Amino acid sequence: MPPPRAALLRVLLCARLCAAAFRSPGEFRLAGLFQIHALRPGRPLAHGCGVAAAFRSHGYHLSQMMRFAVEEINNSSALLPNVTLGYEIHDTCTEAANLHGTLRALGREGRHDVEVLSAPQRYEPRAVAVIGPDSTQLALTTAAILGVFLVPEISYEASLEMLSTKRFYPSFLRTIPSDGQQVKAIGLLLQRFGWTWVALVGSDNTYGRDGLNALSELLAATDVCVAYRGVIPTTKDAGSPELRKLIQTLVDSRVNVTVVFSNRRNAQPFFEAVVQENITGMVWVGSEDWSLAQTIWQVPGIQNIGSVIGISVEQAEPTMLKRLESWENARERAVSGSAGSTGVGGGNGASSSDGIQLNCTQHCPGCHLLADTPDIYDIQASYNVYSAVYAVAHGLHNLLGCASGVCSKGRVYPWQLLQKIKQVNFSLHKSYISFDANGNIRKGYNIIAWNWRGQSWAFDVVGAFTVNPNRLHIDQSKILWHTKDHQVPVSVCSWPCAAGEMRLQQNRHRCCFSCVACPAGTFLNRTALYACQACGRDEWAPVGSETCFNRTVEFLSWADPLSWVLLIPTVLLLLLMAGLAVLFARNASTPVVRSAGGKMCFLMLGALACTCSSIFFNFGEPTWLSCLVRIPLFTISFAVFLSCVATRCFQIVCIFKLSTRWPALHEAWQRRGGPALFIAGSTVAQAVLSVAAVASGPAGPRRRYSVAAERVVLECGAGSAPGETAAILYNLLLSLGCFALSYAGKDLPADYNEAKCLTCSLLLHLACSAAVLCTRSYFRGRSAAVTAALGALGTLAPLLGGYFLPKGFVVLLRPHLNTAERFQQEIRSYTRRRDE
Ligand SMILES: *[C@@H]1O[C@H](CO)[C@@H](O)[C@H](O)[C@H]1NC(C)=O
Ligand SMILES: *[C@@H]1O[C@H](CO)[C@@H](O)[C@H](O)[C@H]1NC(C)=O
Ligand SMILES: *[C@@H]1O[C@H](CO)[C@@H](O)[C@H](O)[C@H]1NC(C)=O
Ligand SMILES: *[C@@H]1O[C@H](CO)[C@@H](O)[C@H](O)[C@H]1NC(C)=O
Ligand SMILES: *[C@@H]1O[C@H](CO)[C@@H](O)[C@H](O)[C@H]1NC(C)=O
Ligand SMILES: *[C@@H]1O[C@H](CO)[C@@H](O)[C@H](O)[C@H]1NC(C)=O
Ligand SMILES: *[C@@H]1O[C@H](CO)[C@@H](O)[C@H](O)[C@H]1NC(C)=O
Ligand SMILES: *[C@@H]1O[C@H](CO)[C@@H](O)[C@H](O)[C@H]1NC(C)=O
Ligand SMILES: CC(=O)N[C@H]1CO[C@H](CO)[C@@H](O)[C@@H]1O
Repeated sequence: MPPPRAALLRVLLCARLCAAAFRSPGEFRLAGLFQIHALRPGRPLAHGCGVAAAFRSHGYHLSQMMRFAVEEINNSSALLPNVTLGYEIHDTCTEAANLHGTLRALGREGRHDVEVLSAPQRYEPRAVAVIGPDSTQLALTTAAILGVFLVPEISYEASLEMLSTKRFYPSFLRTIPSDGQQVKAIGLLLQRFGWTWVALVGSDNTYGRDGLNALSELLAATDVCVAYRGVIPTTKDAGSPELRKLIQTLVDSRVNVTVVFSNRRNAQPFFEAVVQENITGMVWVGSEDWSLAQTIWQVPGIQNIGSVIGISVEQAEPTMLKRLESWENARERAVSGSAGSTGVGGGNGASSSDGIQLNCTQHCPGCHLLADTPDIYDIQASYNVYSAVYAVAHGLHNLLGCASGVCSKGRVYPWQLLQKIKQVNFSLHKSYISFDANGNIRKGYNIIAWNWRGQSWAFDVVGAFTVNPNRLHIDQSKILWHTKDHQVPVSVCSWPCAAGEMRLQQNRHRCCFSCVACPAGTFLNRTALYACQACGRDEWAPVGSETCFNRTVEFLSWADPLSWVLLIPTVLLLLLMAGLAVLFARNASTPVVRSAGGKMCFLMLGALACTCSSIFFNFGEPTWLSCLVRIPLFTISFAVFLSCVATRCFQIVCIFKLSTRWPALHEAWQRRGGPALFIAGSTVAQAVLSVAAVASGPAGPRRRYSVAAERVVLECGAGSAPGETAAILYNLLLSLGCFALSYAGKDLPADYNEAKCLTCSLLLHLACSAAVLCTRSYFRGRSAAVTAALGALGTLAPLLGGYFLPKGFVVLLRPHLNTAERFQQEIRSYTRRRDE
């Protein structure tokens, strides 16, 4: 064990060595941070990146991409005319190396230190911008340091959502979508296929943990439930007990869909263990890091684990790839031609000055030999590097005013460039590159599905996730499901309820529920499946309904056939009254008319007509007017009529019975205007009763909801029920009086006594009134209106028939009976009979 001080020294030494990078001069330099080597775990740091480290083909390809992009920009005359871009590529094999590379980029020309000025705004570092680093871990450090000087940093692979926080990392941008976007894409994907019962598994690092946290949070707001959430133990061994336990729990949770949010390194032992446990038929939703990684799909036996559907960065443009390829081939030829002699970039590398030969510098003739042919993942990441370099170039283009054709070559402070880069919006091989307010590229993902054709692996792009606004498009026909029936797999805790059934949650998962039909009067809103909602007052719903229906509003409409049945006799009655009035007017002087009351006849007919017209107020939708007028009009006018009848009967009885026994009384009754007084008094009494009845109760039309579920009954609320009953009883009392009087006069001369007919009709009327009074409270709405009209007709018609019709008959058809002589004779015969 070396003492700490020596260890530190070695770290610094390594960093120095590794930092001696691929480089090319230029007026504006870009620093590139790529992991070309990785330290093998457990090895000391002693001999720098190259010796103790494993070569990383991926990082090497990316660094080559940066060189290609810079050269392409230099060659182009449009973007930065007469301005040369340079670069310095640093191998970030360790954190120390990464830090050193960052400090180198910050260092000033010709000096090897970083001078922290009191005014970082005027600080001119060696590099105007930094491309990279790749991993989230390293990016957190560089982004924090570069943020101090506002040096633009564009990462091509660090996707951690945390880096979007501009408060902490003000100068950080990236050309890979942030994991926040990826989480949204996965959430939409799960919802798209209706997978509401899923397991989440993540790697035990920031990428996996933050990804799972964000995903859980996102899913909590949707209808997807997380049955199980696990962390892949950091282990190299697929047979480790922890991993076995994790997979066993996964099997026990009985989900059909598992989201694996992991980096490729942790995903590999996980899937090896999955294969060993013989899990088949599962759907695996992959995060962008592993879903196309060769190390994963090369796991033996992985074709049997089920369907893999994953997120991947959008595909690169093929024309760019072709150019890159030919450029690399040319490079290789050049390198092998001059192998071992000088560097390839034409740089004046300072690496050899220390006397140590390094494998991680541009004097690395063997690097291209070590590199595998780039796989799909390398190509996608390469495109991110390419976009990043172009973003810087476009920022410079705007800052230097190159649009005019000549770039001004003034000072460029990093913060100025940062502002410009944030605003760029340019097209690069048919896609637009721009950054949002958090420095994240506005870019979506492809959705890919693995496709095993026999034993060879391939993948299909089956959809896309586009941002701004976030949308997921999936072409289902392109997906080959590795299930028994090749149908979309199902993963639900409970099957959806039938229409009109609400969900009754069974345990802490919302997705596990039983179904209960909504009771009558409530409905299930499809946006809130866990509770039935009550219908409005004017609505109703049967059991298990998804909508409320309008209640029908019930009243006796004019168009109702029943209305016509009632209206026709009413109108006929009115016409009959009019006819009788005319007839009586023309025969006003005849004894029959005079015996019927003379001028009083017209008052009686008028009152009856009023009573009859009150029937009309029972039809149509009840209004304030009709409700207010209906009952008083009926009761008052009818009281007038009955009072007249009563005085008539009384008078006849008087003439024949009273005048002989108490002549004085009769005299006084006649002289003081007794009949008129009685009629007026009785009418006023009824008017007071009726008005009091109307005034004491709720006025106007009312809606009754309690009658039937599917109907609203519209009826008059005018008047209190006892008040109305009192008014009707008063009329009944009057009728009873009439009946008594007419009964008393039943033996009077036939022509004077309406008695027989009247008695009959009064009886009929009384029966009718009693029936109406008794049944009043049993009817509502339409039927109440019908009974009211029917009752009024039944009350009126007999009276009209009993009192006026016989007289009209005599006037019209028996004129020989309608003479004064005949009446005298009648009276004489009556007197004779009485006196006998
Ligand atoms: C740049 O131009 C040189 C010489 O014209 C050419 O060899 C090289 O391939 C070009 N590079 C790119 C990336 O186009
Ligand atoms: C490019 O710069 C060189 C010298 O730096 C100058 O001679 C030349 O005119 C410039 N060309 C343009 C197009 O500005
Ligand atoms: C998986 O299947 C193989 C062969 O079919 C068998 O030998 C092995 O025991 C199985 N493993 C488990 C965990 O069931
Ligand atoms: C550099 O890498 C090559 C290829 O792996 C190897 O043969 C050579 O020994 C390395 N050089 C040093 C100094 O490590
Ligand atoms: C970038 O420019 C294109 C075309 O000019 C435009 O359609 C697009 O909306 C712009 N993007 C942003 C983010 O402004
Ligand atoms: C998983 O799939 C099987 C067969 O496709 C199905 O029977 C089962 O109900 C599914 N499990 C869940 C939780 O959906
Ligand atoms: C269902 O609920 C949504 C949101 O709560 C509301 O906008 C919608 O109007 C409701 N639908 C019905 C039929 O009440
Ligand atoms: C229910 O009644 C409301 C207002 O009274 C009306 O706007 C609506 O169209 C009616 N609905 C149906 C289905 O008749
Ligand atoms: C790194 C690189 O390709 N540099 C070149 C940029 O373009 C100028 C001329 O256009 C060359 O002189 C540089 O060598």
